[in-house]
Amino acid sequence: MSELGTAAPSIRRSRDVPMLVERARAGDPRAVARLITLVESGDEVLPQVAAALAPYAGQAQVVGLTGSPGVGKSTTTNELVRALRARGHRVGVLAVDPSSPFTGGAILGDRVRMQDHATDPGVYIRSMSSRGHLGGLSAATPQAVRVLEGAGCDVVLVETVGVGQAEVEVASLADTTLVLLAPGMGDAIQAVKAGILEIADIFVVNKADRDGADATVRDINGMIALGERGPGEWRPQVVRSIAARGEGIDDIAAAIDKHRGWLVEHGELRRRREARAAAEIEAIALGVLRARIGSLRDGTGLAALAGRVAEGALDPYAAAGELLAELER
Ligand SMILES: Nc1nc2c(ncn2[C@@H]2O[C@H](COP(=O)(O)OP(=O)(O)OP(=O)(O)O)[C@@H](O)[C@H]2O)c(=O)[nH]1
Ligand SMILES: [Mg+2]
Repeated sequence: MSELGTAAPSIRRSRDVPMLVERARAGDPRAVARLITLVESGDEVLPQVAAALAPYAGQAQVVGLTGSPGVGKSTTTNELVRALRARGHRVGVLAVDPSSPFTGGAILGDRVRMQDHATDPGVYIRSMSSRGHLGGLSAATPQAVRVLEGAGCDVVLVETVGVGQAEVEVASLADTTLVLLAPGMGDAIQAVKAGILEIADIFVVNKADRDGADATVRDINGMIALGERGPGEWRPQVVRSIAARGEGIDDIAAAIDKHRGWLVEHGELRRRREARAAAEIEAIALGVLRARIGSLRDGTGLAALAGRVAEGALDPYAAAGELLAELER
């Protein structure tokens, strides 16, 4: 029967949002993939997708994994998926690449390392980049999470490379953020520099088979001890793992569970999700605004103002005021 064969290409190119959402709800991976593509590319049907998925918001625990290139994020993610599947969860994985906005999000290494789950219908794995999306990754990622929630995932793992501000943004979209470090990479100090200490709920010292793991654990514990915390505030956990051998994964899963319990108990889950929604709304609104300003660029608006500012006839604040006034008209 060729029915499947003929249905597939139509889904791959479809913009029929109600149909795609219905199929994604029923667990069709092609519909899930198509919806994420629409989200990622900032397609014009995006508002429709968001509206259709709104009722399923907040159904998954979102766990972010970040850390330097090569620290073992994908290997750990792969093992975590295995552990979560064994507990009966449906799992979504987003491998987000903030450093290459134009590649189309094919992270070959991630694909290879997560290959174990390629044929498991209870797992969706997807690489994405910020190409085209108006609000960048900080807007696209939560929407992709919504697609996975709509598809019935109760845990979504988001992997981002820790190379700059972007991963801090993406990590801050998670309910629980894991920061991965490896011995001997000077990572503990780097982590403080990059402001990662503030976003880490759980530190994972991976590659614990290597020399220096004890020192890294000690460094992190030292940093945590220095941090100020009020009573009842979460104290970041430190876990060791050898992801390449599947060791320590249960400890990571237990730490995630513990953090989840704390989030719920302290009303922090709600607070984080509202913060996430606020960031999302802001990113979308700014994206729309930027597009509108861009559309003025070719016409008289921005160019005329720029000319006056450049020759000293107008100051840039007054010009920005005029630009905003023009946008409102
Ligand atoms: N020795 C050792 N090697 C590991 C361990 N975990 C992962 N690796 C290896 O480290 C390399 C990088 O692992 P990945 O999981 O791709 O790391 P990543 O952080 O996802 O890398 P990027 O996505 O490129 O930033 C691979 O060769 C892994 O096999 C570990 O616990 N010990
Ligand atoms: Mg990776």
